[in-house]
Amino acid sequence: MSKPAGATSKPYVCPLCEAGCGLLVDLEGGRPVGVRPHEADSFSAGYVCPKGLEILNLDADPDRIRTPLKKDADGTFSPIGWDDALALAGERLSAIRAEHGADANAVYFGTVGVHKHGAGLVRGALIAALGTKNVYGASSQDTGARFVTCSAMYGSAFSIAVPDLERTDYLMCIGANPLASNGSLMTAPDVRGRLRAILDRGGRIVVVDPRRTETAKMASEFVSIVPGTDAAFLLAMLKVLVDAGRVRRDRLAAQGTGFEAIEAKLSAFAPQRVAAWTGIDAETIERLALELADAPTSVVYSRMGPGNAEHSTASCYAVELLNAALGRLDAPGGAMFPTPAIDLTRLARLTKADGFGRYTSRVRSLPEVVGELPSTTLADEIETEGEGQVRGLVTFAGNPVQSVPNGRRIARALEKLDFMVSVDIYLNETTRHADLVLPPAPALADDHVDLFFGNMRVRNGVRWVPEVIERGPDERLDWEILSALTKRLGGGPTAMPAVDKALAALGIEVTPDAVAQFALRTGPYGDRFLPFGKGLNKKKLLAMAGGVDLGPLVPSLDRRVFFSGGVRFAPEALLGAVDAVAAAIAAEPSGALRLIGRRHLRSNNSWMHNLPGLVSGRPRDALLVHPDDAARLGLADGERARMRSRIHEGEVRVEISDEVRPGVVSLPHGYGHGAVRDHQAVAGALSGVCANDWIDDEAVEPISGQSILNGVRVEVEPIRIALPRSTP
Ligand SMILES: Nc1nc2c(c(=O)[nH]1)N[C@H]1C(S)=C(S)[C@@H](COP(=O)(O)OP(=O)(O)OC[C@H]3O[C@@H](n4cnc5c(=O)[nH]c(N)nc54)[C@H](O)[C@@H]3O)O[C@H]1N2
Ligand SMILES: Nc1nc2c(c(=O)[nH]1)N[C@H]1C(S)=C(S)[C@@H](COP(=O)(O)OP(=O)(O)OC[C@H]3O[C@@H](n4cnc5c(=O)[nH]c(N)nc54)[C@H](O)[C@@H]3O)O[C@H]1N2
Ligand code: SF4
Ligand SMILES: [Mo]
Repeated sequence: MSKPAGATSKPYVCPLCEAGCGLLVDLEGGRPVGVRPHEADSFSAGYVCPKGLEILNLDADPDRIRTPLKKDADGTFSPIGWDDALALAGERLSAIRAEHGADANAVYFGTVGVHKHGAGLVRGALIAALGTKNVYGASSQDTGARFVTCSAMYGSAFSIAVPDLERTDYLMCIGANPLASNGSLMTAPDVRGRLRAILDRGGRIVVVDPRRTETAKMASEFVSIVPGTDAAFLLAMLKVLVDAGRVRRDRLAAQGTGFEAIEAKLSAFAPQRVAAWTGIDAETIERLALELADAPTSVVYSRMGPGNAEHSTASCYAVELLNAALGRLDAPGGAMFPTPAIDLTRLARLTKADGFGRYTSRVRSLPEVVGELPSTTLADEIETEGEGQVRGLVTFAGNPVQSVPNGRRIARALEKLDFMVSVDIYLNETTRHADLVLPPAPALADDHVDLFFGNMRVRNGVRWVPEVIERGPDERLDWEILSALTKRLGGGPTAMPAVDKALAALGIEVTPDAVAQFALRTGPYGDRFLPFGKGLNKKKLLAMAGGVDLGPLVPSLDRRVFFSGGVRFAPEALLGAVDAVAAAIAAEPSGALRLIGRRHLRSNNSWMHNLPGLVSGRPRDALLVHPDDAARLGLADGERARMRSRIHEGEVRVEISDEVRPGVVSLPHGYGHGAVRDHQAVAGALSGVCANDWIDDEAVEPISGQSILNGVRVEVEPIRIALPRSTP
């Protein structure tokens, strides 16, 4: 793809997923006319996926909201000016706070918030201004169990080790499908190329998943597992290593304390004992454990599958333990901590953003994790009367009606609110319930710096690219909208009033840009404000169009462990999670079908479904059913069936596929946009259902409050069309 004649081009970084691929945007007369992969990007080197190439269409989508909208008495929306809109939001939320207390307002932050560094940096100030503990978001359906694990073992939820893909000889990928997701908690543009390189240099990739995924198909070996049983499988491998004398005790002793306490619990996880439960035979478990130990380097990586099934905390814990016992924690080719140029871990530790279990939700007493309560209880908090009942809501870049279990109930609860304001680019299943919707400027009007995902890169480096287009006079960036709202609520620029006061006295204006610059300059590669310093600053980075590569990951456990005695290999909370797994193995198995999710390369959770270039082709919302189950239940390919869970009964379209294991069915989340037909023409016309209609909001993992999205028990039966009775 080359630049059209007469065009100039500007580098950009795709904000649509964690990979953050470099793009080149071609402009004519300042107007974007095309987008191409950026070959000179220091990290993605010319890789992009189909979503990134749609970024201009996303900004140009005629259904995208361009001015603030206010809901009228008849339920329709009409434009309102920014000043009036912000004044209204400030007044209504303040009134709710004055009358009912701070907890009567809630916020929900969706995933996109971490892809927009400005918004991510001002989020804490908005929460502080509201003063509420009712903070909800995507992490309780995504990373909560991992946050709890890292917090308990390393002392920070954000001490997240990533697989050193560039040097590993053996990757065990458990419940992640990076070929569709492009990698998560593992920032690795062109994941397919990086996995191919492992195989090309003679390494092995083993995928452990209930479905033979795209990633499984390119792997050396696919191991099919029963959903929700990963912790038992992992702990059984750990037992094999202990019994075979293959645990690297020297490294464990150097890195931390407590391994004996977990060792004492391993008798419950003999491979023979977990084989039937996990669906993996004892010989395979033993072989895989020894392969991990025998390989010159190896790493276990897991993601959404185990992280959002039953026993998610125990699974996340067992992954960390296994890597450590293999001697592969903080070792090249193993699980390593990146050295981000902008290191927010220390800043996060000063604020409420780090930690877990410090308070609980009002109605169901569910635990907080990194300052968020489980989103599965948002509807309870809105519906249940009493002091602290949620009456006002701010949503930012999220769609809980589609992304949270029992979204239908959330939709009904949203109608009960006194006031709701949403910051989003679309009227979707959630924002359509708002009284006020505030749209940000196009993505290309925002600059990009590798901030949150610098902490998860499989190779160190950093990029800072300026905005590609100028925003219009009446357009605002996401962070500006949040900051303006914060101000109307009486808050300052940071989450810490004392800091705000001190900085104001010094005449320093706190913006996300200033915070990022400060963190960059004082960070591991920064110029430390020395005028001729060799280190990095924003100006230098802007001059390097594709950013800078800072080399392979380096051992850095010391910087990432915040306990004086080193890593805690057996924290109390996590040992309890292991006991729960042992008890579950002993219990009678259930014969019910188990529902799991799946992702598609051309989709992004509940959105990007309004772009014709991404949704054409076969519908993606079929329920995958194994041929044995289909035969047993009388289900036929392409026909409709009725699926029932504890909370919902509804129609699905069956696709028979031996990709899923017997006993498992798969349905994606985020589809089914009939309710927004009037607001999103393309998405609204798609067929579809959303897995979260069936997923139980009562079921959570108790330690992290994590939603249980995978392995949900369902029943499926054919829809028998009653034939009209013949009249005599
Ligand atoms: N059953 C099931 N449920 C799941 C999952 C699953 O695997 N299975 N996955 C879970 C996971 S991992 C996650 S992270 C959550 C996601 O949950 P959410 O974050 O609630 O949902 P998204 O669909 O990502 O919503 C993104 C929203 O951001 C808006 N948006 C896009 N760009 C911008 C922008 O530039 N600015 C603003 N302000 N808004 C923008 C979109 O219009 C959309 O409304 O879903 C979870 N739900
Ligand atoms: N194209 C695209 N990319 C995305 C997204 C998207 O929606 N579309 N979403 C983004 C977000 S928000 C996130 S968090 C990441 C997620 O990134 P990933 O975790 O890589 O994505 P998933 O496809 O959800 O992979 C989870 C895998 O776990 C398997 N699984 C389900 N239950 C279990 C279980 O109990 N045990 C095991 N071992 N496996 C199980 C599923 O079959 C699936 O293959 O992707 C991000 N990237
Ligand atoms: S993988 Fe696709 S969506 Fe993700 S950053 Fe790259 S181009 Fe964007
Ligand atoms: Mo996510």
